[in-house]
Amino acid sequence: MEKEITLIKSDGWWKYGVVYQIYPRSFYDSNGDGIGDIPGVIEKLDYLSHLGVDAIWLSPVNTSPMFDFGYDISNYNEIDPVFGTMSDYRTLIDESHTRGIHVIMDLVLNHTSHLHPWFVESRSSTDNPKRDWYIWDKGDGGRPPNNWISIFGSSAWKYDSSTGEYYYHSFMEEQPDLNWRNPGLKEAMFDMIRFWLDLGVDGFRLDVINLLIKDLKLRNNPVRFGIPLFQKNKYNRNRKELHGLLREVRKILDQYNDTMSVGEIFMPPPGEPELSAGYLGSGEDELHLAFDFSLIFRLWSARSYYKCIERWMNAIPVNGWPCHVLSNHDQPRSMWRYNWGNEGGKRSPVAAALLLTLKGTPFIYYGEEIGMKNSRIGRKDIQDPFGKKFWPLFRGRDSSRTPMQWSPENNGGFTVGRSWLPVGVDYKTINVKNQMEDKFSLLNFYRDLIEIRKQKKALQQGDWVPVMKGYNGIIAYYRVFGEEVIFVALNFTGKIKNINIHNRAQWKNLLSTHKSLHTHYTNLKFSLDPYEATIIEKIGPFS
Ligand code: TEU
Ligand code: CA
Repeated sequence: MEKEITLIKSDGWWKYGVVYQIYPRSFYDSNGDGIGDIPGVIEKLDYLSHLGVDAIWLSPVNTSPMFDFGYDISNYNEIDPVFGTMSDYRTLIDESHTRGIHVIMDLVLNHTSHLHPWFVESRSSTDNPKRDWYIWDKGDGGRPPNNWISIFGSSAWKYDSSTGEYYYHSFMEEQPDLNWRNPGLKEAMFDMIRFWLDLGVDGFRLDVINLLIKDLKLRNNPVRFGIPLFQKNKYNRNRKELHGLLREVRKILDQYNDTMSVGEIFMPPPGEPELSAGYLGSGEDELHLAFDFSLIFRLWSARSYYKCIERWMNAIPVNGWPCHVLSNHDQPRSMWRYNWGNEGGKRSPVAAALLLTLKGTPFIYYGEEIGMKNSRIGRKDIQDPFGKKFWPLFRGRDSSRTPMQWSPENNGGFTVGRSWLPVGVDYKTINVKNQMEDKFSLLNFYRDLIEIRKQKKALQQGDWVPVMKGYNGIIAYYRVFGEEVIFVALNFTGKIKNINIHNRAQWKNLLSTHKSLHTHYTNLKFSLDPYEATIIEKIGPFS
């Protein structure tokens, strides 16, 4: 008999809760084959619940030949054996739910694997019923149909000799793009979405969602200086028809209680917050959340961060909700980006405090909470197709996907076998076990931040009222919910700084990297140590 799902009902969990991204290959290996798996995630749920997260997002675990490590799916309705079974996935949902943790599934809707039976059929003949499920074209007298380029910088059209036509692939050849204008394909995808919702998943992270629809006429993208590489993705991304499609997806989600979607809006640095926010529609009819990667693309600077955040907040529609992220499986880890030079990790708590006290849903990337760095992967160990293709110019994304460092034991406690990617060289010092035992560790700071977010409505739901806008290395703001007022001060520099804001009341430290919890104030006038993050709550009127 099916086990009853016992998720604690929590309206708006996706707004007020904290999401934790797991790259399943690298989280925890339960069977010693060197690859992380679903039973491994289940084993670590107690850790996640101790950390206090409200949801986990797993990068794809569907059946895949793994040309792009799961972002090339060959069966949407099954789990890849390397990760486990459907029954493991059900257990994961159940076990997460009993701990009040929601499960967000990664959905790759833009493309499938070239080995997906749909594509195998589609490429078999020009009159196959599935032909139109993908994007095929005769081309232009022996040349590709247009100038669109793939993520690898060369034509995104692959000539297929069996039928003498080209198919379109935004990413690898092994990832043909689907044709979302075909009603049959759309229905099949919608059925698949319902399949997972019926199974109990709470939401979806939608991979490269802004690429889904392409220009019907396949017009050439405008190019600069006559160089195809310098093209504006006018006709193959961000097409306006996408909004209608997202409204349809939203309607499906709305038929289920308390579900959500977060879209990856794929665009090159420096990012474009207004465009990302555009996919929230009115705030209630398209995506629930959209990623904006502007912060990830910025160098460490209070002013530059502030400007980024302000622009993002202003872009969010009135009924919409922001989300924030410092790292993911495609980008260099925040710990590595921030702590260039000899800052030795001191900036990470400041970044953590920012992430977890801004208005908006925070997304934590596995390992971020212990300050895992990017590790340098040697040529022979590279797994990522991007790294294989562009080495040594670009070494790919493996260095942000190394195994979670659980303990000082072999392989950082990730596997008893041979790890699929080398474990970070610093695992003996940087690991969960050591940091659990250290009161002042980054891990415990993340825990405390998550804990105060749970306690204070102002931090979860309150208005964001900026006070110091990054000039002189400081970002400071209030979070306000009714009577509840919280003040956050972040020193982005290695120097002592003064806060001098006139606000007479009784204030008390709520959490700080430097100050004692017993510190009280009658005004917001105090100094901040280098890289200090201090969170203060109002406990009464001035007396
Ligand atoms: O990401 C889009 C993507 O390809 C970029 O983030 C890219 O990885 C980066 O610019 C390279 O530096 C999504 C997935 O997150 C990614 O892992 C997949 O490879 C990709 O789509 C294809 O599904
Ligand atoms: Ca395994």
